[in-house]
Amino acid sequence: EEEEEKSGILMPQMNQYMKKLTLHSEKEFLFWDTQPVPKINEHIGEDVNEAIHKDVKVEDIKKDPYHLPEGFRWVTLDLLDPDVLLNLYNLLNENYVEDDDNMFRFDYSQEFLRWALMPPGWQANWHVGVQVCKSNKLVGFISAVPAKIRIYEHQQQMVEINFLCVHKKLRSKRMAPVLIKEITRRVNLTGIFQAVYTAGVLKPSPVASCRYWHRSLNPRKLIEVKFSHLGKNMTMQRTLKLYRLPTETTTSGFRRLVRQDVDRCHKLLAKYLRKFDLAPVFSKEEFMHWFLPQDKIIDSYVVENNGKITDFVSYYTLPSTVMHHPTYKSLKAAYSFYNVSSGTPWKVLMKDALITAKNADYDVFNALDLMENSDFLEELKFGQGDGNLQYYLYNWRCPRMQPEKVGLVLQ
Ligand code: MYA
Repeated sequence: EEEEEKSGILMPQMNQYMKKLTLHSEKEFLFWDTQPVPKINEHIGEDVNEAIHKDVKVEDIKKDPYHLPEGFRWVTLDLLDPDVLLNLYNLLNENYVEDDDNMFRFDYSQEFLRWALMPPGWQANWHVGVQVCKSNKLVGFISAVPAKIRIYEHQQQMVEINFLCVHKKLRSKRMAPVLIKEITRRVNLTGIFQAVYTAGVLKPSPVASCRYWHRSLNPRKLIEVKFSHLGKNMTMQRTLKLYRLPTETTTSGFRRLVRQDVDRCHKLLAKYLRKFDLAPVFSKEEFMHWFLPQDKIIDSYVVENNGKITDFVSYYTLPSTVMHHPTYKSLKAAYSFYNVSSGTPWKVLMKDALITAKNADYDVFNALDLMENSDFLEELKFGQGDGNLQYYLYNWRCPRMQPEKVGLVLQ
């Protein structure tokens, strides 16, 4: 109990006190200061690349779930059940991440959630919900999926944490730390003690900090919904012309990825990812899961010439709800996933990707400034977004890296 108090775990009677405490010491992280993560501004030596605390024996891990306040209970979501999947979809659709101006909110589709949350090795036990006892209403969620991650020279079995969400009406009641501690416990019980996650917010302590860039495909609509605005000295006509794309791709041998390409393409990507300091190590099964095209989820292309695959591009589909617009309800966005250029120049390859996205009716194509993306972002008329995407490791200490050294993209 005492430990829970220190870590800022949900205790309704403490709320007022906690709020004051937070106001008085803005730079204190009531929860994160109790966790095995590097402190903000901690100096980390060049050669350091190690766990913060040693693995704990599975026998020594708490067997029972963390305490929830009266009226709430834990629920393990069975995402194979369409009704359960719909409940999760609705929670996220109404309460998940919004932009700073609260104009757009991620609208992960049900089929996308299945794809993101059920890769090879997934466990239902890591799809953790909080429910209101009386109504069975889902009001909180967090997830983990397994992933082998290379950090500098070291490979580590980890989980990727995603979709942390607390219902808007239950915010600022320290529910998030309970969700995080509970998923940590469930993951630790399987002998895994490291995690990777990304967030728009700054907490102790990012291993890297990336930036989103956006390439308009449907500038008229993007301006209309105020996702972007008419540039200085620009008319709508000139803007439409600026972002116009041909309808046909230009690279010979550019075509959609098919099952027969998997062996070669898996190898091509694995070799390419060795360039980076933080990258996944995909098994062949994982490669198939993450990259074989699936409508409204993931699309991938290769360049094959004379029987050799030299290049690879992929992007996932993540629409956003347009929150307060009379006519437009949704923005269709493509997110650059993993790309390899070894035969076709980046600019030519990614322009073909933009053309396929435009033809598939996406409004915008997003990409982070990680891997080699800076080689094409400006030339292909991407504009820099606001805010950062912070990359974090849990229970790992290593030097920070530049975005170009990051070779990991999460959903
Ligand atoms: S990132 C996406 C996060 N989701 C959203 O932004 C959706 C909209 N927002 C919400 O649903 C709520 O605002 C959430 C917070 C749930 C985010 N990452 O309950 P609280 C800390 C880490 O009173 P609420 C994603 O999914 C905050 O600093 N910590 O706050 C990856 C404070 O602690 P401290 C966060 O607003 C998630 C405490 O929580 C985040 O009602 C990775 C306040 O709790 C955040 N995004 O709820 C999670 N937001 O006092 C870590 C707030 O110290 C995983 N906080 O400042 C760690 C690894 C676990 C597994 C380990 C296995 C080995």
